[in-house]
Amino acid sequence: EEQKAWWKEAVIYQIYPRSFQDSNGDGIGDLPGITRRIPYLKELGVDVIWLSPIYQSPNDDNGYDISDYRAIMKDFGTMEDFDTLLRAAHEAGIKLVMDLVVNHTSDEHAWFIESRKSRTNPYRDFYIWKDGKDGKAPNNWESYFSGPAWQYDEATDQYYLHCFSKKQPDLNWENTKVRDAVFDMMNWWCEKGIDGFRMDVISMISKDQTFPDGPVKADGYGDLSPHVCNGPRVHEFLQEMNHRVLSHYDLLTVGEAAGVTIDEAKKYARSDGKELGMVFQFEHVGPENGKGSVIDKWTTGKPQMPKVRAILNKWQQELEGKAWNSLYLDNHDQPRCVSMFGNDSPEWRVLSAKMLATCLHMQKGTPYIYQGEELGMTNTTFHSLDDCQDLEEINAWHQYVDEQKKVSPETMLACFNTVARDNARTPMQWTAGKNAGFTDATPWLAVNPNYKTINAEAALKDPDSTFYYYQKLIRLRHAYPIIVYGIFEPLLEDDQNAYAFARHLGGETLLIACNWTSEEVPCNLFDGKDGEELISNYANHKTGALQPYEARVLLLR
Ligand code: TEU
Ligand code: CA
Repeated sequence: EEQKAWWKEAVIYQIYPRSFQDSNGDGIGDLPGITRRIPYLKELGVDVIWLSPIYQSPNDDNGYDISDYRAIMKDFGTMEDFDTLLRAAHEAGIKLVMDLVVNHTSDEHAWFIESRKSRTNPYRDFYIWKDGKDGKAPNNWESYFSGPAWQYDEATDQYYLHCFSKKQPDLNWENTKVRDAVFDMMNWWCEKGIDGFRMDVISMISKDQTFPDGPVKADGYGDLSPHVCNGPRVHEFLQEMNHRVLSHYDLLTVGEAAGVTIDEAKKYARSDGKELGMVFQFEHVGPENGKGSVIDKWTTGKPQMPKVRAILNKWQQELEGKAWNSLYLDNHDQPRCVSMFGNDSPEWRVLSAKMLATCLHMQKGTPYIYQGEELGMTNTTFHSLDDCQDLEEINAWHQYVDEQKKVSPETMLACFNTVARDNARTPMQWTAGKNAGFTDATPWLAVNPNYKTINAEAALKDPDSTFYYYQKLIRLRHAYPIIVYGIFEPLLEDDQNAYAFARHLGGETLLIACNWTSEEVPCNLFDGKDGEELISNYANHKTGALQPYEARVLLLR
């Protein structure tokens, strides 16, 4: 019998605070702005808010570079603003989950400022310092943000590891003092009454301590993933975290586990609760989904449904009874799902957004909605590198276009318009008014020009909007245990156009079919079936067919 838990029955809403709602006219979203929008989230019906990092940060990576874990980023407000937000969320019956970024800190964190002072400083081993080899970096690893993963520090004639930007030095989890400091900080936040953690790149906290060269990639650098993801002590560290922090509170915990496999996920999200509740896996959003690669993650291609289905069905079936899935297509690192997986043309945007939402929310696991996904917000258009703010894009451009001349500017711009993270970070579109109601000032990142037609105000006035469709999906999940706990069964596994599956619980069966194309396709799954239609993006259906982007959900008793 599946263990029940509130976080298995919840729908999570991810807020990227920088882009959600400005309240003080500086063009940057902030905590009072979020508090002001609690009624909107209550109307949508979500159970939990996950905030991307709000801690003190120089914003090299928009808050994923923390310089003080117990202070609020000045751009976002004060600790009092946080306490007000937490109280308002709880009063509205909404839980609040923080983003825990402890694989690395900012290089402006006090620990790193001390650590880099001398080889004998008490904080030296809070980070990963190595001698160079023949005047070069300790090994051939490339950071996820382009260029060497090692930064030479003149003062002490050593290199420090940074899997991400050079302003994000990796913490040394082998050091018990690091673990003590992290767990102490986590308990401090739990004592404030938060309801959980999303754990940034938590699969990377245990590195292969021999730091061997990685397999050489197309750009000539070594791939560090095999030596930093799912490392030798990662489960030991997480079980210690569970023992010293997590097990003392009733928390939602989700590990962002880059590189996680099914077998690793069974350990990270093990049913006995000794590590985390669930993980984010990356196979369905990675090149394995058929979107291809110009170089590294950069592509102008689109996922192929049969490949996406094979991946998601694998995760549904292989974690059954062993671990709990998370369900997502969108987040602050991914392009907008209706542009990537659906069809963001005016003709098909709403229908395909509803179809994707149905396909995801009817699966087994905890669904995540990224801010604006409920409005069918789309990718934006970058006209040049100047339109981009994200250092992942800027670094990639300088390396692949300027330095290595492996990609033309036109191709790289097309890749940015397909997969750049900034697509997800354009301001939330609240109204058709100035800057989409996000700010009275110049926004830190340009608003998507389509805000005049795609915005919350218009959606709330339109009974057929994606907003009300998501609201209904959330209500269904709260009302029908089969949606939460039903066993997943793949159907029509060879169909090139329809993604179909069933859910089974206590003698009931839920039938789901989604047409991922703009063409009508044959499908007789529902023919002759008599049941209760829970939701569809079409008012009328055709026997033996699914209409373009049609999604249907039928409950058979
Ligand atoms: O992302 C980790 C991660 O795997 C991403 O780098 C992802 O692979 C890549 O962006 C896909 O394009 C987390 C955070 O979600 C991300 O925003 C941070 O930049 C990163 O860690 C470093 O903290
Ligand atoms: Ca602001």
